[in-house]
Amino acid sequence: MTSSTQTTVTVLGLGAMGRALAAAFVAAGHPTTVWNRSPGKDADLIARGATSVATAAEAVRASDLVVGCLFDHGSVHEVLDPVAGLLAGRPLVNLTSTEPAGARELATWAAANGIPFLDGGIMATPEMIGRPGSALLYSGSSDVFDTFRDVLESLGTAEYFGADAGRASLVDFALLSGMYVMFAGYYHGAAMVREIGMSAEEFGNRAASWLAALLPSLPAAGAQIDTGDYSQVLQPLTFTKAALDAIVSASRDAGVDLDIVGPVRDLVDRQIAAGYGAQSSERAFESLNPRPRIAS
Ligand code: FVH
Repeated sequence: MTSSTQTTVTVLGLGAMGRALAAAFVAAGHPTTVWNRSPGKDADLIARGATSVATAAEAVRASDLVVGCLFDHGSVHEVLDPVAGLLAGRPLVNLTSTEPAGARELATWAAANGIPFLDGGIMATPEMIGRPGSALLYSGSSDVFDTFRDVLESLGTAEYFGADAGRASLVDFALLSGMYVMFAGYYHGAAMVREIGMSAEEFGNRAASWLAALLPSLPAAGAQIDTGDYSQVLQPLTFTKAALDAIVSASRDAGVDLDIVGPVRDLVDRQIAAGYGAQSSERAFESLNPRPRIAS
């Protein structure tokens, strides 16, 4: 562990998230240097005590730890390729959202340039950074994670997922998939009730309560999926099919397209067609053809 308040930190990229990260480092007492491609996004940070520099090269030279939070994988290379020589031996944490393959490519690039590299996924909005509820997922160099863990905890809870730099991104994107599909389900419901005059906002209140009551059952569903034994039946696939058939029919009657609900019913139908109708509804997971689970 470092003496974390003495650790100097550079943040490359002052979008909404980069500004929040830099503000959290400053608030935690780290001398913080910031750089952004276009000017004018650093005023608040300078007022808080950060140092703004004109070039990425100056920014990289300034600190013990370099954190990048840019738009995408391509912009990471645009910014970092020209300063790869300066980064050699200097720990780099990429908090730009990149796919697992992109994170692995960056790790390979970093290794080729002698840069200790950690990739991260941010499970927070800018407003949440540095507050309870903010969580960041990391994978890549365990040395970088262990050495700078206290510094990274300034942003939110820090969790390490292993040496393969793509792992944090994979978990990040898996969680985001749950978020996007859940929101899509809400859109579908809001579309159904629109014709009776219920606002999407009112439906949002109802959906939030309903989903919050159900979400604690996810780990138990996961435990069943992990065993691959779907014989302990709380709700059989045939019951879920009847429910989804009715939802599809009601959606058609309400004039709502089936882009969201139709594929969910397909997952259930495929398991019933394979002869598993009496088994637990969690078996719909198998329709996704997941790869075998390997030890972590
Ligand atoms: N904002 C959020 O809620 C999410 C939460 C989860 C993680 N994401 C990811 O964080 C990355 C940055 O997100 P952001 O919200 O800061 O994004 P923007 O406000 O759009 O800022 C983008 C910054 O990237 C700079 N930039 C873009 N292209 C280049 C380039 N070719 N060369 C140099 N810099 C570049 C941009 O600079 P400028 O346009 O101001 O000059 C901004 O600093 C992102 O991966 C999210 O998925 C955030």
